Amino acid sequence: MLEHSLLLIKPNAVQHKHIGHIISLLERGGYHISALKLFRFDEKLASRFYAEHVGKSFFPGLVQFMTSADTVAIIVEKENVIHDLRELIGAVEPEKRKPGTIRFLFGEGVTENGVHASDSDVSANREIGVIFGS
Ligand code: FUP
Repeated sequence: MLEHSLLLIKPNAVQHKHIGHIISLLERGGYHISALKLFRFDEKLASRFYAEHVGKSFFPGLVQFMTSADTVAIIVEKENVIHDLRELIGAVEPEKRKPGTIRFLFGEGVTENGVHASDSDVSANREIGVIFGS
């Protein structure tokens, strides 16, 4: 089934100039890019995007990181994109990241993990609305 997902290239990967490399991995992997935006999170937008984590111990550090520099948001389309893109980005826990995954290549910690990808169709629709909606 043709699906869409949201990929974020996070501030640490943008600052270290990995945007092009990550987009190349998408293109070579057969992902179709249907929208792309460079912007900077503010606290309000980060709180909307990560609404499920508001109040958790790591939330202030997560917001500080996400607002620290620009982010690139990409809407990607492909068959089974939700599952395949989560495989391509790799695990949030550094010790579980498989070699070749984007977080293995460009993650620098749990929080500074390089990229985000939607974990379900419902999340994708919500996240795309938060980032690309008016
Ligand atoms: P993921 O869906 O893979 O981005 O991971 P989670 O929903 O579990 O976490 C969302 C974000 O919170 C991640 F990008 C990293 C951050 N996080 C922390 O900074 N510390 C933690 O202990 C757990 C998650």
